Amino acid sequence: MNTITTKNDALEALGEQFEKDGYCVADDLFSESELQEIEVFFEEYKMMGGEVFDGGSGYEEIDASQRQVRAMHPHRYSQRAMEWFTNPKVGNTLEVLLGQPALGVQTMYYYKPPGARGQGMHQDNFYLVAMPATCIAAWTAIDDATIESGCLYVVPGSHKGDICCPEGDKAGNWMNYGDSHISKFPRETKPIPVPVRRGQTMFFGGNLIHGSGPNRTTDRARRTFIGHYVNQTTEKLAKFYHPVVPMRQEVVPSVGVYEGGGPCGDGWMGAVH
Ligand SMILES: O=C(O)CCC(=O)C(=O)O
Repeated sequence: MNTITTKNDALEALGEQFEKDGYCVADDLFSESELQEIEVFFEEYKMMGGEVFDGGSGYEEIDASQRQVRAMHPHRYSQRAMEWFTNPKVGNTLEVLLGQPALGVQTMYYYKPPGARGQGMHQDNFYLVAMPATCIAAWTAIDDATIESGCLYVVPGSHKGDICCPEGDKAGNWMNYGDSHISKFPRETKPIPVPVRRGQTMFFGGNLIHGSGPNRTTDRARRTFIGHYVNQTTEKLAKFYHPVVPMRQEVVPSVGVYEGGGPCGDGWMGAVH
């Protein structure tokens, strides 16, 4: 069998599913030794000061039943994390899904220990406000992510809809962890779980409604390395996601800071998500 044809067929199938459902799952973009390195790196990372974790407190102080336990933007602190962020296999897949080279804008590492809460249903581009197109996530499982340990849930096809802006009372409190900016779920919304195994990378678009379940296990973490990206013609992006990182060296990005006027109005500037 011709390997190149097989690889192209696999990429094409990913592209088709991404187009239809708003997400797809790729195999083995990271080698087993890279996965092991990521795992060890982020265990040691727990010793870092609060500024590298979401919420600004040290790893041990984070109450996993109340807040997401996650490192924010590790690529800004570590060259090795930058290399995982700009992994060429991830970059190639992104190019197929986006139809053009990608720019990296955010990294995160979710620790999701046993007992950790889930993540409310949301759309990433509510927070990133990438314009005129949307953003895309590459979410790599470091542990098997099962229904029990808190895998992602997605609403297939919801990527074709608009960003759901908060309404009424919701606007003031959407930012609570585990909450959702979506006031009224579209009637047809039916989230489905997407269990994945260690080493698989799930790609999902910035308008896709998604979230994750709690980790109901007593002994298994559900760790994930996540990169968020935009396409190279992006003109505006919320401030928190600058500076952007080209996935191809020859690309010179010209992405400005988003300053209002997007789908959720002038008062909304985007946020950490
Ligand atoms: O990994 C999770 O539990 C949630 C991740 C997520 O929602 C995201 O990266 O946008």
